[in-house]
Amino acid sequence: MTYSPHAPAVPPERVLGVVRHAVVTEEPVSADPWPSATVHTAASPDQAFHEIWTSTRTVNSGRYRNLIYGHDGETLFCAAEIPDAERFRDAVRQTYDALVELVQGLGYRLFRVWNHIANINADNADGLERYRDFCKGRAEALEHATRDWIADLPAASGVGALGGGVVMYCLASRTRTPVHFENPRQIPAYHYPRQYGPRSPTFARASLLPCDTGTADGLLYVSGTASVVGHETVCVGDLKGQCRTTVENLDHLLKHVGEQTNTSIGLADFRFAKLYVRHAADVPFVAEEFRRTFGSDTALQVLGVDICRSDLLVEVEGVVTMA
Ligand code: 3EB
Repeated sequence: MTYSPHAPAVPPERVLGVVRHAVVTEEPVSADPWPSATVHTAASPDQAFHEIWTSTRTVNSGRYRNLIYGHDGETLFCAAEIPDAERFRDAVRQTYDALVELVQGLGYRLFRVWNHIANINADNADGLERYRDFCKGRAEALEHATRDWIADLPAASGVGALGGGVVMYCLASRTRTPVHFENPRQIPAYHYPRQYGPRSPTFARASLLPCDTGTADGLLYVSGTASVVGHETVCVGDLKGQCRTTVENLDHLLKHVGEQTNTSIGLADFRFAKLYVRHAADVPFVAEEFRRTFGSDTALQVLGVDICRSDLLVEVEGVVTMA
């Protein structure tokens, strides 16, 4: 994967998928010339960038219901858009049902999902927060996905967008079996109490994709991580404190995964990270804070979007090399 200001410079058949973090969403998903999803996360053109997933093999791309996808026999990239609406639950359930059908039909297993929901903290037509409405539909689909569905939940992010409805994109693997992890400092999101909505968020804190040669060369996909301890938001209204708690959560998660896999991984092993920042004025502080946290070997992108809980100011996710 690379972050680039430019569109892919490789032949179209080498592109698994492209996520365009852009100013407007004219055509949110497209299969031509390569699978792409456009998310309205940039407030101005200088904030726009491409997230490019390429392959060394030949990619087959196509459409299935409202999904577009590309896969090379090893990895599948898939994306869907749900137009803005007064309620999301049914369309989200249908989209995730279709996703499960596609992924399983092609012989893959989901390991990483990104969800962007415009006006994520606003209420829908029934007075239910749009994020909670989304969580209902997602849970209703995923609870039928596999027999051991909770153990199979992928890493995920659930954040805002500056316009549109819902844009979802994800990765799945055919040749590797993902291993999912929780963070001992946090209650599993799928066990969050009812106060956070009628259906809990359904994701794991991280998913490991081992390599041919074993865990050591694998990649750890770290979910959106925020200032949540147990199930509660901590440091409400305190940006510095939320950054500190987020770093502590990431550190704790990596230590836990390291223990479970007999590897030693730390914050400097993040190869990629995205920082989601609710208030534009907080961007310089957060960017500097996490540049210091990760060091110079991490490709960083900052997105000025809302976070799924209205009291969260920052959320951080990324990819860690296990080697
Ligand atoms: C949290 O810890 C913060 O709904 O997919 C983080 C990552 C969060 C993913 C999701 C939500 C999601 O609960 C919120």
